[in-house]
Amino acid sequence: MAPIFNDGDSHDLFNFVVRDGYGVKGLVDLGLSRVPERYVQPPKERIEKSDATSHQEPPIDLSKLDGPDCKEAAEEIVRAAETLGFFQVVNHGVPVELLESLKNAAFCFFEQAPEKKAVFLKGASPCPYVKYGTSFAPEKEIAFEWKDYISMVYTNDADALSYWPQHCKEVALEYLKTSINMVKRILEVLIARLGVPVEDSVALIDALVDLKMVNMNFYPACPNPELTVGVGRHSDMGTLTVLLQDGIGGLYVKVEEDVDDDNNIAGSKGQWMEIPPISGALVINIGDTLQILSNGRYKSAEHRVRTTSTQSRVSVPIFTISKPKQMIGPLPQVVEKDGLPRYREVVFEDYMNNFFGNAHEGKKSLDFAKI
Ligand SMILES: O=C(O)CCC(=O)C(=O)O
Repeated sequence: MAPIFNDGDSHDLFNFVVRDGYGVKGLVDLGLSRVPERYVQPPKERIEKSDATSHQEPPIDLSKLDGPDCKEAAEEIVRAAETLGFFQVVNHGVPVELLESLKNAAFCFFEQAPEKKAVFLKGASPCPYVKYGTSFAPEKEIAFEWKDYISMVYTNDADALSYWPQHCKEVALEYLKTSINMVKRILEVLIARLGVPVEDSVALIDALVDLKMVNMNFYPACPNPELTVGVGRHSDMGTLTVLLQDGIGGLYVKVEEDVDDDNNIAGSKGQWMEIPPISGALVINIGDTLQILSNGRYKSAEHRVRTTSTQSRVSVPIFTISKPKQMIGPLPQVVEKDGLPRYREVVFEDYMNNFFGNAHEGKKSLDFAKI
């Protein structure tokens, strides 16, 4: 008989969604008319659509970086990194048909029977670099996120093709390989602007994107979007994130400082802005590592995801992160200019362990390195 989760059954619910790998999808398949209590967010974490505005900046055309308008394109990238920390790009070099295949592959993976996905649960997975799960840190969270995910860390092509899930390995690998050139190109612009000489920037950029991870997120249609979150408020710990979102919408970014757009206020401090889906575009966001390296000049934006009651949503982020043993701290060129470091030097591995050891809580992850 299908389990019914009453409010007192928190333990059974945990076992069902987390330990046994049914996830939110398994819960939804039971035919719920209201989310279990464990998914109800405290009022301050709930996402009120009417409190948010929509990000109206046009996507940045990355092909301009290789033409006569390269200065203008570089300026747009730097400005976005310094203000919202989020921007969208087109002509990014990732084939648009591939983006469609990725979304389909994500749906195919999550639509499978729970036992097919459960083979990738932590501890059961045939490869330590592939992990299927639900919510970010269910052991630590007061309320779970309404999200299932599969996470695939890249080591080499052969491992990816052997161990990543059948439904997504080829498209995910191609996505990663075609995106990484774009990531490096954007980093070249951002790192050059910090005053790092070209001869040093190649090695620095390679170290900053040494580890790469493709995730697929699945947010099933939810009976109570007003009570839940798909992903709670957080910033990304790595260098740059590339995100493919489908057409449903629901990604919100917090404006850290007033954003002026030709003397109009495009966003006010503390306001949430939705990043609207744009067909064929990719979303780029700055991670904590770049905020630390730039001594706070580039913003690792706090963001979160709302659920919807009408359709399931998928998104496919690529996280680029440093070598575990890499020392991360403000670059000397920036400290010299600013007169003081705002962050201490940390071993990236320690930063990462602290990030994954806690539930999402806005930009609190950065406190680990703050002076
Ligand atoms: O699904 C999204 O739009 C964002 C996902 C996200 O923030 C994450 O996976 O960390």
